[in-house]
Amino acid sequence: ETVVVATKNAGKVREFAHAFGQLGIEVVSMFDYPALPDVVEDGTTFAENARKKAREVAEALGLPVLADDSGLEVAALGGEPGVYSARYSGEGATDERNNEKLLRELARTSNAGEAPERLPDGTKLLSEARFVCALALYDPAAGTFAESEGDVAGYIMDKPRGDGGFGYDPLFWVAGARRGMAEMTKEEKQAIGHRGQALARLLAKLEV
Ligand code: ITT
Repeated sequence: ETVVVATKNAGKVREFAHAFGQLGIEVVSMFDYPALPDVVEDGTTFAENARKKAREVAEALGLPVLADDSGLEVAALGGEPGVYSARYSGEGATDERNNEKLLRELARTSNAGEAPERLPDGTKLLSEARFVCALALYDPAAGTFAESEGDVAGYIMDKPRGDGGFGYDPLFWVAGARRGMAEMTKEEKQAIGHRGQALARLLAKLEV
């Protein structure tokens, strides 16, 4: 069995391959369909973008397709970068540049005089934040969607911790676990993270 995931993000591919692997399902991603055009992500919500990616790719392939739209909402930045998380640092954005931009923006908005919370090693927690993941599975034969969402609350740290995960994980302190997201194993991130939550909910809906 295989599932097509409409993503070109290698970090997402690794996490879906791990999770679906537990079910004996193989993941095929957009790296396996290099000729397919990129979907323009112009929606205003994660759910809207996930539906758009799933539908366009599913119609092009004539197969059911799963899409993930996700990102980071930072309280001190009014919820930014949100749906712009992937392109936060502009043209040629990389995870590294996005993380640099995030720390730059937080340095600009930091409230002088207000002492930020610190971890025992001196790391400052700069703002509350949450990761959000919207999943959409579109079946082109039936013309129907199955959808779910997951999120995880935490804080943005002033310096990176851990070398796991991808994207903004090195700067994300998971409030409930008292650990950095990039310090978690794949299993832990799947159990606690936004993508794992969203996937568990989608599979429950589909009764997989
Ligand atoms: P696809 O659209 O091809 O799936 P993308 O990277 O453009 O890939 P998004 O538009 O959903 O994906 O943007 C999500 C961004 O949010 C991504 O670039 C990461 O920087 C960040 N992000 C999403 N999930 C994350 C996670 O689990 N850990 C860290 N950062 C994450």
